[in-house]
Amino acid sequence: MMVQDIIDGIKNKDIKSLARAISWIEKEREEGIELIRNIYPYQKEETHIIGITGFAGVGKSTLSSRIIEKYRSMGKTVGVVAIDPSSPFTGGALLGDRLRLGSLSLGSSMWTDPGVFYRSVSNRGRMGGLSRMTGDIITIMSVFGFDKIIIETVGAGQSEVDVIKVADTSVVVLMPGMGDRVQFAKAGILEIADIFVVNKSDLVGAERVRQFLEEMLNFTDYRKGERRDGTSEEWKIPIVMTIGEYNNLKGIDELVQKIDEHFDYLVSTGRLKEVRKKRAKSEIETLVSDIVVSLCYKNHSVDLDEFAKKVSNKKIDQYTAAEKIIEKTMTENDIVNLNTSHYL
Ligand SMILES: Nc1nc2c(ncn2[C@@H]2O[C@H](COP(=O)(O)OP(=O)(O)O)[C@@H](O)[C@H]2O)c(=O)[nH]1
Ligand SMILES: [Mg+2]
Repeated sequence: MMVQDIIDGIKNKDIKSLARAISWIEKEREEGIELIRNIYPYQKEETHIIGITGFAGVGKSTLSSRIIEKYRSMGKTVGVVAIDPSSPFTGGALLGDRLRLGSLSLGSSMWTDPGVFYRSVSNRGRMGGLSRMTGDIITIMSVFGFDKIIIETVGAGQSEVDVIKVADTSVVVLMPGMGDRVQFAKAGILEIADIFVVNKSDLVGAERVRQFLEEMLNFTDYRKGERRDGTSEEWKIPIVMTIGEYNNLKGIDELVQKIDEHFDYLVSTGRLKEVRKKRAKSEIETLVSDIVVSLCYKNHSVDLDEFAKKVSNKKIDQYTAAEKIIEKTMTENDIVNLNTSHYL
């Protein structure tokens, strides 16, 4: 299948082409890079990228399922990328009146819904490639034309934070009884929140989590945004109390409303352009560093072990070693006609 056929398919909302393109990305095939090179101008400006993050077990997948159902009832289409460090894509399975789609659990009306597309990405031990892969899948989903793209990710580790950088709206999910405050602060996910959710608010201690967040927000509550007309507008980070389980639902409509309000805020203040530029910058930085690192080691022109030995034996310092490696690589490789796909 030619890359151009797949691109045409994606533009024409052909699900098979979408799936094929994403599998090229997942398998790190050369066609994937060629596809992205040709498809990127067709990304839709109005695609809303939503990140849902928080520790394992807080209810991210459950909430994603409820959010998807709400958006579908509003006639919006949704693409989902679940970053799952442990389990691979499990496919769809029926359970009772629900469809299990990877980690999602959707109501029966979603069984054959073409307006929802789910993909789970596993890092398989390779940390660097994960954010690139996620970014490329989002690019493809945006061209396909989903109104909303949800990224679900466990908020721990640098690669997870890199992944969430691509989101326009970051939702950080907490739950009662999650240990001390230091733990939250350390994880570094509090700073990225545009919206806080206290899920499992049916359990004791939910109110305490809300109070903790409120106290914290009293210090750092407001983010400044300049409107196009010069007046300034502030985004007040909301705290939404939710219950994600069917028998006891709470706060889902409010959460979806806040998510949409945040996007409206980004659009009306012109901040969406900044967010998208930040995404592009982080993507470029990742690529440059991935390519340079790979360029240095892939051709075996550089013996890293030899350099490591010299540095550990204090024959040369690490700065000199790095300089020598890069110098050697640049002189020995044909960097005028760099074939990027050999290095990714
Ligand atoms: N009591 C209670 N349990 C919930 C709620 N939301 C989700 N759960 C349960 O919490 C567990 C973990 O949920 P899951 O969505 O897989 O969490 P994730 O790891 O963050 O994606 C599951 O057993 C859910 O049924 C809630 O609002 N209240
Ligand atoms: Mg999950």
